[in-house]
Amino acid sequence: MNEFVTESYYFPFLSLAKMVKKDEFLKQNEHQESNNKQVSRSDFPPDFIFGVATSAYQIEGACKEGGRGASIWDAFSHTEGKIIDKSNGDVAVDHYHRYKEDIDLIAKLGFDGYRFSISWSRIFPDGLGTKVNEEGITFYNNIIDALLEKGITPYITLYHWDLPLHLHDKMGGWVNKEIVKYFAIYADTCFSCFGDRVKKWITINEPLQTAVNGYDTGIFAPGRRQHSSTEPYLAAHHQILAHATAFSIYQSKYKDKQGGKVGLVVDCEWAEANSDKIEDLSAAARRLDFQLGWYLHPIYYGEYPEVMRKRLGDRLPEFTQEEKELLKHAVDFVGLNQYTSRFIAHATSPEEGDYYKSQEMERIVEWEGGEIIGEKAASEWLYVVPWGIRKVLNYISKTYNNPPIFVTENDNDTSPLHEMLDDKLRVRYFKEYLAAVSRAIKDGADVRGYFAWSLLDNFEWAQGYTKRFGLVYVDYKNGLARHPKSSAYWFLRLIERPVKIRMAKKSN
Ligand code: GBH
Repeated sequence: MNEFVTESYYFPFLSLAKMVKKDEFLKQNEHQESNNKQVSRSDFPPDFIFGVATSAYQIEGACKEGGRGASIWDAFSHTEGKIIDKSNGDVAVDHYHRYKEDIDLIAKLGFDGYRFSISWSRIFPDGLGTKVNEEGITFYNNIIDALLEKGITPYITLYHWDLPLHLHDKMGGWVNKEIVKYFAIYADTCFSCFGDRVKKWITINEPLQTAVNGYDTGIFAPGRRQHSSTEPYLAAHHQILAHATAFSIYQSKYKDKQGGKVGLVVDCEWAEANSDKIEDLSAAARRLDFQLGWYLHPIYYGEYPEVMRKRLGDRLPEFTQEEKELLKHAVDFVGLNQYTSRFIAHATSPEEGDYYKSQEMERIVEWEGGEIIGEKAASEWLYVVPWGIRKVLNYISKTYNNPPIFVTENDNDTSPLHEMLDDKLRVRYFKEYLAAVSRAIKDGADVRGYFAWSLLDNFEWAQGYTKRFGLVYVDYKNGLARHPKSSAYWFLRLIERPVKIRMAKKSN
């Protein structure tokens, strides 16, 4: 069958927006955004969670303290030429020693939830799961208790890219199926130690980025590109199985007692077809399957998307019957990290790596006439496209049977010096993206919460400390002092009312 025909089930949805000409389309979207300058808490359901997110390697530091073992990011960041400013996360923003101050800040800014990740090698220094490092357990117990004391709900990510180095050196990390077993022991340990107080778990953050940047383009740890046509698909496969195994352990051992929920975080740039041509519509549909379908199709439909199976052939591993059973509906919620969007055209990929080449598409920022998809943030890849988040949310809800969704990351980074503290562009970004999220809820998507990325300026992976995603500015030259930016105060005002209600309830 012709590929365009097999992919056509997406067309009605994708082409809705493309009934108008490009420039009209952009104007229409901009107009919609500006209609809703005054987004407020009442635009969201009463129990909607507003939170803020971080990850362990990006903020903790204390890389050799508390019995922590090395991770692949320690090794990678200390490798010449990998990090743009030659920095690393050895100290990061010293959250390990300042967690109390940081949790006070989260409370003062009025957030209901805090999403953070556990460093696997603080719990099992060599990753093997033979001996728990009690100091690591104590550190996260302290964080959880401090959060609960302030009425902040913890959302824990088990894996945000910092694989214990030993697991990589000894057995190849995510490309070896054995990793599933070690991840299961680690997840089980975390559920058992923290699950009496933690009710929201995320197994893995953005498995796509680990697969593609870790094993194909090599710009992230472990920086592999030697077997780019097979390793990314293996790394993805084993992450999916690791997720599903952890999910199933929670169901059988903890769910009844603890009553929590377990989800997976995926990331997606919205793919807007660059024209109404069938090739472009098809390329945009493909692009979504290569991002979301890669991880969500196995869980919802038991297999990788057809377009991936056809294009990748035996480079794409297969699930056994038993694994398919394990995968079936193995999420309580979908976490979505959403930052930016692109126009997609059918083309030979100009980008490096097997993953991009296999998609035969080009990610376009400017239309031929020079009209840009959205304002550019400080990060090269980040264009401000509020309508994109609404489309991704609606797409997930339609394609995957309307699951509960949390927006687990969303932000742009501040750039000009004079906007470091008064980050106006970001305030506008949050306003418009949140207005778009509230519209997606009205459209019918079951969005339960929203987490801004990130609490603090921090170690932005390959970009080191050159990019600042924090709601709170960190003064790297002056003892890592914290200073909330305008965007932090903006959130405080947005969330204000329910915080008062919460406190009033408590004192009753
Ligand atoms: C998120 O990924 C991560 O979960 C979070 O840890 C991170 O801090 C945040 O984004 C902001 O980047 O070529 O070095 O410019 C979002 C997906 C994948 C977007 C990598 C940026 C290019 C990195 N990201 N991509 S680089």
